[in-house]
Amino acid sequence: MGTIAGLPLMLPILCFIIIGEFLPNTDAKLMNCLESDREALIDFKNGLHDPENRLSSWEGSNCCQWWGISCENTTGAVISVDLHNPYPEAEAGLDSSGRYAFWNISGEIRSSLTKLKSLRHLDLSFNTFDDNPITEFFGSLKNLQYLNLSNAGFSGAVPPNLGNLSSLLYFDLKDSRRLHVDNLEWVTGLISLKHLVMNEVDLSMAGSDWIRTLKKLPSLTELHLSSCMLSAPIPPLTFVNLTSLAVLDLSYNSLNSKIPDWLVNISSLVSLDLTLNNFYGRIPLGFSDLPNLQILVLNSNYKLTASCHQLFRGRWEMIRVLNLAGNKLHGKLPASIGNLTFLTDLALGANNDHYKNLSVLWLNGNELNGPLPKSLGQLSELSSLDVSSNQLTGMVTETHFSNLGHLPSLLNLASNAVVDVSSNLFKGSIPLPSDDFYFLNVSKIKLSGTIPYNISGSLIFLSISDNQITGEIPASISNNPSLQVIDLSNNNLIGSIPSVFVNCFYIKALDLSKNNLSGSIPTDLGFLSMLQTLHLNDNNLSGEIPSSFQNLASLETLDLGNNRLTSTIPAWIGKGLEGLRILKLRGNAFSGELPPVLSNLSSKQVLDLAENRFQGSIPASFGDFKAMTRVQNINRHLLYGMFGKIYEENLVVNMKDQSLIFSKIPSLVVNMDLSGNNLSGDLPREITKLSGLVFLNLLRNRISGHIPESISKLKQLSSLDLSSNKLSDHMTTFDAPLFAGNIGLCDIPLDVKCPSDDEDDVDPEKGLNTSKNSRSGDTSTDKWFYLSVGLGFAVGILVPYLVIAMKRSWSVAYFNDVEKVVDRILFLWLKYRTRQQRNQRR
Ligand SMILES: *[C@@H]1O[C@H](CO)[C@@H](O)[C@H](O)[C@H]1NC(C)=O
Ligand SMILES: *[C@@H]1O[C@H](CO)[C@@H](O)[C@H](O)[C@H]1NC(C)=O
Ligand SMILES: *[C@@H]1O[C@H](CO)[C@@H](O)[C@H](O)[C@H]1NC(C)=O
Ligand SMILES: *[C@@H]1O[C@H](CO)[C@@H](O)[C@H](O)[C@H]1NC(C)=O
Ligand SMILES: *[C@@H]1O[C@H](CO)[C@@H](O)[C@H](O)[C@H]1NC(C)=O
Ligand SMILES: *[C@@H]1O[C@H](CO)[C@@H](O)[C@H](O)[C@H]1NC(C)=O
Ligand SMILES: *[C@@H]1O[C@H](CO)[C@@H](O)[C@H](O)[C@H]1NC(C)=O
Ligand SMILES: *[C@@H]1O[C@H](CO)[C@@H](O)[C@H](O)[C@H]1NC(C)=O
Ligand SMILES: *[C@@H]1O[C@H](CO)[C@@H](O)[C@H](O)[C@H]1NC(C)=O
Ligand SMILES: *[C@@H]1O[C@H](CO)[C@@H](O)[C@H](O)[C@H]1NC(C)=O
Ligand SMILES: *[C@@H]1O[C@H](CO)[C@@H](O)[C@H](O)[C@H]1NC(C)=O
Ligand SMILES: *[C@H]1O[C@H](CO)[C@@H](O)[C@H](O)[C@H]1NC(C)=O
Repeated sequence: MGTIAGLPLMLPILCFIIIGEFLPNTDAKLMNCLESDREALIDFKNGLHDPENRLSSWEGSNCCQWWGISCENTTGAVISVDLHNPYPEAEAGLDSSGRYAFWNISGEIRSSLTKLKSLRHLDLSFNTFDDNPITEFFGSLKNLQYLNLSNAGFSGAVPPNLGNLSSLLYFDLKDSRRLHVDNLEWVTGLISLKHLVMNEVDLSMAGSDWIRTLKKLPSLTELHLSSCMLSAPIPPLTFVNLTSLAVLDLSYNSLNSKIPDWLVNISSLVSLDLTLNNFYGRIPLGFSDLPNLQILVLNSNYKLTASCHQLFRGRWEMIRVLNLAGNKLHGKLPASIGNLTFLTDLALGANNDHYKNLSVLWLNGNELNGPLPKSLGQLSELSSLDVSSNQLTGMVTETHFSNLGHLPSLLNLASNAVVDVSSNLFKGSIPLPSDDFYFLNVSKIKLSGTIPYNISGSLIFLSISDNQITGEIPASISNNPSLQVIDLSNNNLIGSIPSVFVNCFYIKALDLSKNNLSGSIPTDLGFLSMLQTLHLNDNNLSGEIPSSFQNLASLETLDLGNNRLTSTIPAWIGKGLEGLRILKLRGNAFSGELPPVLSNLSSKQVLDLAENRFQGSIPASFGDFKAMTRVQNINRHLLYGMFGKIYEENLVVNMKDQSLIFSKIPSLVVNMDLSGNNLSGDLPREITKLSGLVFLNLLRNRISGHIPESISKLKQLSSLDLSSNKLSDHMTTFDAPLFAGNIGLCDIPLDVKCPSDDEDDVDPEKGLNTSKNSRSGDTSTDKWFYLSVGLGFAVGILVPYLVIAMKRSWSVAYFNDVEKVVDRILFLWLKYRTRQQRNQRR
């Protein structure tokens, strides 16, 4: 509990820092400021809107003493205007529209600012100049060396006049996707520039201008162009003379090319981040010879290849962070990997905070095979290792970790490798969960035996899922008070759930599903006030839902399906669990009527009460699930810890002859399944108000009457099953024209062919392409077809579609694709939205 114990110590330090922020810098503040500068500042202030009175000290004659102002110590000229929001992002938090709260300087930037002839430093970052354009006269502040407009709320085109700032050294325009630059030519006028940050500025129209910028700014040491919608091809260069460039961040763009050869000629390079682009081809071996390279992050390009044997034979002299996850690295890990001696001191402030102080080797999600080399144990500084989701085989034994000086704080071995419990991975000489051990993922590695009693320490994440672990859950598991995620699912655990989890106060996700746990659900689970996800499904649990569960105020997912639970659905569920999005009680012995109060769960997206003994009619109030009445577009992951790792919520949707498993995107799926009960009465017309519904299953009940015609309003519906009821009409009575004009619409009742109706060999590896179009070589049409269907499905901006009966062949491929490209879809959607907003303004 280092954090809490350290708090009293930290507080005075924090106060000191905060007070320090506001204390005058004594020497300079004693100066009297220039009257002309004072007048300029007063006029500047009068243009601002300052509801929280941040500038209350801007009074009196000596402007050098005003908050945020610094003066030249001999002349009294104002040299710095620093109005940045001092609250760090984490404290301020993002409000619901993704903006930074707490600091509200807004209004008009008056040109009086340009009267400050000596101004060198201007910082307006993290304010709310909502939708003001960046004024052109910033370009006449010709002594400016530092300009920070990061997240200041400006929008529109960045004026090329800024190119007149020839003294500028630091320029930060990081934005929340409201700014765009159509031509970067002017940046080459910033001839002194060392540090340029334009993350999240839309540069899609600027083509490959950024490379010219690179070439013409020889002093540039850091260039950050993350999430800039860059997609133009990178031209080959015949000569680069970038002797200063240390940090290049091009992550989260759509760059679609080979990794350019000239990158490996930049010997000054310390950090390169190309995360989530479309780079393909071989990873240049030259990276291993870059003498200063400390951080190489190429993850999630999906198509980058390399032979591990060649790649790890290189020198990698200074490497500290090597993240090549989510690509197509192949072959065996060579013994020479033990020669990557990771250095300890990281001089550079890495752009990703969670890399600080970690020595990282992430090779997960590639095509590695063979055993883990024992020489891994020589990487004495390694603190984060992820080799999961490969085809590794063989034993993992203690030799693999024999010389690891620090125990890994992140160990993710999950793959096909066999962990030999007899060689004591968990017991004996390797004290795995120790004080600096936070993350343990040993799922899917054929682990057997019992959970060691000594599994205690500072674990934040523990997954032993998908193994063959037997025995009972030891009470000692709760000796990890910082645990946020416990996943013991899909093992052979027996006995009852121990009443100890109440000690794990921070727990957000608890997954004990698919075991053989019996007995009743312990009351104390209801006191885990941070719990967001609880899976106890597919066990042998009996009894009722404990009434303590009404305290689970943070709960979003409750899956108690496939147990032997009895009684009725408690009415308090509609009151206490207001944040609940997924409720699955299927396959139990619940009885009684469906409580109308369930519809109070306004966030509810998945209601699965199938295969129980419910009776009575479907309450009309079921048309009031707010979250089901609109199309879902927020994609929320459960984040924990500091590793940028994500606990993925999985959602199984049961359909007639298949189960679709959604990972990553359950928030996009809206599902109601009441099948296999004794429900009777009419199908309430109100159900058709749930226009966001994607799956509706009422199979095997005793529902009678007519299908309300308004059912065609369910534009998102992709599966509707009303069979085995007593309804008096059938889907065939619906006219095709009712559904016509929908791009993604295919199959009965329409005479439109589905994309791969006649092809059952859809290769999930091929991503967006069906085998048909990869043969023809033209992928663009189908890519866009899939994307548009995906968009319609995901965010509802394109033509909604409706498919009554899904063809297995393409639906499965389609959902896989949506899953794969969901990040890009959201990205493209943002782009689309930005464009639209821009066009509206023009
Ligand atoms: C004034 O500032 C300069 C640098 O800006 C510094 O070298 C000098 O020591 C300062 N003088 C006083 C009296 O603080
Ligand atoms: C501060 O800004 C936020 C977002 O623009 C706004 O919702 C809030 O009302 C503002 N607060 C004040 C005191 O103006
Ligand atoms: C600044 O740059 C713009 C265009 O880039 C130019 O038209 C203007 O004359 C320049 N202004 C000054 C004061 O240099
Ligand atoms: C700009 O300001 C933000 C927040 O105030 C800060 O995080 C960032 O590092 C600054 N940029 C530069 C280049 O100093
Ligand atoms: C990269 O370096 C090699 C050898 O030093 C040289 O032949 C080549 O021209 C360089 N490429 C560029 C683009 O500078
Ligand atoms: C490369 O740039 C440096 C300065 O950045 C300069 O001194 C050197 O002459 C240049 N080399 C060539 C071959 O242009
Ligand atoms: C590791 O480096 C040492 C010394 O440079 C060398 O002798 C050895 O062959 C290397 N091991 C491998 C497997 O490349
Ligand atoms: C744990 O390993 C499994 C199996 O490889 C993987 O699916 C899962 O994403 C991993 N979890 C995390 C948080 O890395
Ligand atoms: C747990 O480990 C401690 C020392 O780390 C040891 O004293 C104790 O006997 C162990 N308990 C069990 C049940 O193995
Ligand atoms: C579940 O555990 C019980 C004993 O608690 C045992 O009799 C039964 O065979 C187990 N079932 C399975 C499927 O392992
Ligand atoms: C569930 O538990 C009961 C006893 O409580 C036992 O008879 C039954 O076999 C168990 N079912 C399974 C599938 O293990
Ligand atoms: C982290 O780095 C700092 C200095 O860079 C060092 O003092 C500290 O010991 C490091 N911590 C760990 C856990 O390596």
